[in-house]
Amino acid sequence: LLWLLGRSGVDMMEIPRGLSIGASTSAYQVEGGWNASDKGVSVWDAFTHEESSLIKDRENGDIACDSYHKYQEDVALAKNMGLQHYRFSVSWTRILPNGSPENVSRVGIRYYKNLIDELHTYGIEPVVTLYHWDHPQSFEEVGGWANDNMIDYFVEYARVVFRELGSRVKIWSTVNEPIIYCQFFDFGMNDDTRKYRCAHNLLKAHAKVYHMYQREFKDRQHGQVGIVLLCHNYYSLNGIDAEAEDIAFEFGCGWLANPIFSKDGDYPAVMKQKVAEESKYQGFTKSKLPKLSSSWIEYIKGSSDYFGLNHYTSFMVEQHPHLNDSGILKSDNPIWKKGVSDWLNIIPEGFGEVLRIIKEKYNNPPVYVLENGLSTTAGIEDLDRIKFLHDYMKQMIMAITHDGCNVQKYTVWSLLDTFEWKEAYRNRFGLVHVDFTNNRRMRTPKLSSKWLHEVITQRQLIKPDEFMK
Ligand code: PSG
Repeated sequence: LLWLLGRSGVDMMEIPRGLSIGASTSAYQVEGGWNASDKGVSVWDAFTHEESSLIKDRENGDIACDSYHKYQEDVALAKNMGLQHYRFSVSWTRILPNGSPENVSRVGIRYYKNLIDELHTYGIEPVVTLYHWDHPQSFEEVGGWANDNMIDYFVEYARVVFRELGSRVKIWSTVNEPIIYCQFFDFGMNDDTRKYRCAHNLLKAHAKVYHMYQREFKDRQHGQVGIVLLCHNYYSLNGIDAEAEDIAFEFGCGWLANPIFSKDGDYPAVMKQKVAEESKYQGFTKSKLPKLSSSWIEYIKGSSDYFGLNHYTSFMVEQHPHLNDSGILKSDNPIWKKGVSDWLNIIPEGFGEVLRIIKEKYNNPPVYVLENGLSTTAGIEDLDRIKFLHDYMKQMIMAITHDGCNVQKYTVWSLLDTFEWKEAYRNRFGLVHVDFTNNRRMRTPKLSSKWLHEVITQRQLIKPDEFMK
């Protein structure tokens, strides 16, 4: 009887039928094998080698988790956790060592075929990102994403990947978090004009790849193609400035979501207006935000089969004219708990808010949550991660069941502790611990991976204290 009560008890929360649960990584952050076989040099290879002082502990991803050699172990870990899908990215320079589509690396292709086949053996669905920030260094030397030619280089690369791997993959993402790349990692000069150009070109590149897939591959491969955007939630500092919250959202998530997912297309109206005003104020003769022509607007609109969402955090916002183009000042509430990443405020309710905003603004698209997770320091007994995942998943499930948000996938960042960009190996998001102190890169599942396994197999959102009993 107690068992029955437990199963049907009001405070047990069921995982909605049809919600697939998985975990994520990206190529540069886990693969290593940076010069294995004929692999070319990516911007991250070059950056970590040449500007090592800008990376914590002067680290790099030369070996990372060594997933290039240990992918079978990774898949076994995913399988033992009961994961339904695994999100990873393809390394551009492993496929096209010098960027040219004439020179396809058979070894690179083989690696991804093996990885995907291994996943299929265990019934784990591959969710594959084409570009998670590691483009060829040779393209960076001619301007990177500020150079319009990048658009066609990306289309050529994507075509090769679809041709070679497309019979094995049904869910593609073009670009991971274009704005974060342009804002923090674009290696050129860090001025606003360049940032807007970078995002402009990534948006066009995404749309071109989307249409190329429809034209050349969809009939035979029947896959989906989408983009992955980072969307934060915002709370106004004074509690009443809803405008500040909306401006912050439009300058973050909306910047690329509006052109793709809203029925009007184009950049968000408030963003066009604010950047134009601010450009004038700063003495520019025209807006720093490039214009999307009406043909580009039509071409980009609807160019994503799902809304790929990465969500981690919320911020406080207030309006400060001329502080920057948005006039938004972001801050933290001192009472908020954080992960070890300084931007990661732990606000589970914010996740529900973002899902509802996406439903309202973009006409309830299918949402694939492709990243959500907590950074901690090293350690296997990660109760804080269990609590984070539980609390965030609970808000998501409420958004699905109470508010009708169309969330179809939930993906934890990350399967493994990874190379966390400029934070290197200190900030650890993994469900599985990786020992980076020697070349064996030994993997040890954390407590959170056992919890997630229980959640997936029982299809119940198990409370942390229930799990610990
Ligand atoms: C995510 C969120 C913020 C900054 C960077 C990221 N933020 O809220 O300020 S990067 C993102 C990325 C993945 C990272 C992961 C954790 O896609 O590669 O490892 O999140 O930082």
